[in-house]
Amino acid sequence: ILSRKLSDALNEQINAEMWSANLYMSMYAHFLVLGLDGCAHWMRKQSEEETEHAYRMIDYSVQRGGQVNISPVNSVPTAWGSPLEIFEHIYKHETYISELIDKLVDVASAEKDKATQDFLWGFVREQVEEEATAKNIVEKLKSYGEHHIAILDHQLCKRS
Ligand code: OFO
Repeated sequence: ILSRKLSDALNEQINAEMWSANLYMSMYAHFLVLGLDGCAHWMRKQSEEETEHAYRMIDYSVQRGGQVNISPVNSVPTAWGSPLEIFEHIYKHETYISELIDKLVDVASAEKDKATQDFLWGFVREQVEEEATAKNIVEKLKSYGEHHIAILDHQLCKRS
């Protein structure tokens, strides 16, 4: 059974995942308006993944007898800078999420909850990928030059 402390910490992370989903949804709308459909598509997939993370945590918490609380989600920015600034923002955001997940692992180890540590390692690994993907797009934008955003847009529309 999940300790109260761990169950609460998971609820906080569920909220963070929901916030991330909204963040990418806001970016999705922004890119749609710009007519950059590939970037918009990438954001939508990213947003759906974040929602999926929240569901995974809910399922896990329920399986372990935790108490799930879905709390209000703070608002996300609605005004954005250049595509490069947006992807730099994403990279920073994902490193922040990695820190949150790391702290959650610390709570699970302090609570001596091995199953939760095991569950969280999946997210630790996934964050390595999330950070690398965002970093890679930042580097691409820098080397293509922002005026070549169409090339990137074409690449990003392929995300499945
Ligand atoms: Fe962007 O990652 Fe969720 O956890």
